[in-house]
Amino acid sequence: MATRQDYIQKLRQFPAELEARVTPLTDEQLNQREAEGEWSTRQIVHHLADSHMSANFRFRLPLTAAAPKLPVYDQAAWAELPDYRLPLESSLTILRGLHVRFGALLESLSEEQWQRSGIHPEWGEVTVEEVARRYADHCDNHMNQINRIGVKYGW
Ligand code: NI
Repeated sequence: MATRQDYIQKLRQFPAELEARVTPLTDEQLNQREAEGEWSTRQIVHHLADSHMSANFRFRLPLTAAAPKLPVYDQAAWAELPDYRLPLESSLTILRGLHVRFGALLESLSEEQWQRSGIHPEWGEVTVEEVARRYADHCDNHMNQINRIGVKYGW
């Protein structure tokens, strides 16, 4: 059973792990995908930056407002926006800074703050702790997805 400290550690380490995994890849490799209709590694990295910017709201709104509605967006549609074809550096930079902020914020929380909650249209009422768990898992899930693409294409 993962603990709050596990989530914090995962979130702190992830940008460097991701960067180490994707930086050696060529442009062609970054555009490879597991299957037709799945995201490429390039889209996954840009998705991670956008997703974790929304995580920022999902951490901070519950800490600063009573039962706030948490923002949602159409991630599949976002992944087709033209800036998802950019080199990775812009999104790696976002993740690097954002996750330092997550680590500092979560490390500082009191018991009461971990249990504050917001309302997500699909997840229902979620605590700050649950948001941390979800985004620690999100890091793992997309790293596994990138690794599966690597296995398929031999990198
Ligand atoms: Ni995702």
